[in-house]
Amino acid sequence: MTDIRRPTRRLLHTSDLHLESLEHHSCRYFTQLIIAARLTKADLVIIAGDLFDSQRVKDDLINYVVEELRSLPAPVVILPGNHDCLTPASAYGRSQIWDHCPNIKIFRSPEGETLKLTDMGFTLWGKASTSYEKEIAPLADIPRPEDDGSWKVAVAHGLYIGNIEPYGTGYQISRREIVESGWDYVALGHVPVFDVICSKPVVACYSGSPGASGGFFLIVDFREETGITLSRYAAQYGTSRIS
Ligand SMILES: [Mn+2]
Repeated sequence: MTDIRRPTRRLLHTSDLHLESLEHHSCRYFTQLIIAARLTKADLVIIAGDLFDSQRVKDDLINYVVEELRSLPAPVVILPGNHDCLTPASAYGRSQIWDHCPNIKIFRSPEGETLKLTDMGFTLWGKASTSYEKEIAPLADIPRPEDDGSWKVAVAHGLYIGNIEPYGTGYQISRREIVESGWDYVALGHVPVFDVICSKPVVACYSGSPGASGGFFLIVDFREETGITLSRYAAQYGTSRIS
């Protein structure tokens, strides 16, 4: 065990916004999310897949999303999911606008990659979906995290299949993969309903989609004294804590 005391940090975890266009109601939840990220003073925002509904989204939507995320005072980390997989034609692949946003990081490797936000005290890992044809195994081959005094957060977009073993790639995530990962928190996306999949020794949650749940998103507080605590917030009620 390390004797380094990790900094107290607040993560806003969301997923599955499925943005279609500026006019679509999904975009309203995105705008609320940006307000909520400010009001809750989140140190980090994670979007765990399917921010966009497809690779056919128009440039005006991409530009709006980037400008809003860029305006936040916190780093934003995005995992491409199965709907917005990182193809050359996708929002992440065809627009260079992301490259001009120092606070936005996108997981781009289909093998998985580690991002160290050293200043924030976070180490992140995620595996990008990069093809509509090839389904990935989101948590397969996740490396054991280094004991470097940071909070370890894995991001995965896929379907939790419980105690059975993955029987193909198929975006499947098993309990064993989560428990044996050694990471502190697994930020899940794909299933649009809030669910605590595992609480020990690794906390793993689906944040739920703001669109599917009426505007809810998840705040995850990391504190050495109390461990990881979860709060659900409803953006449309003035960002009030509801559980
Ligand atoms: Mn999905």
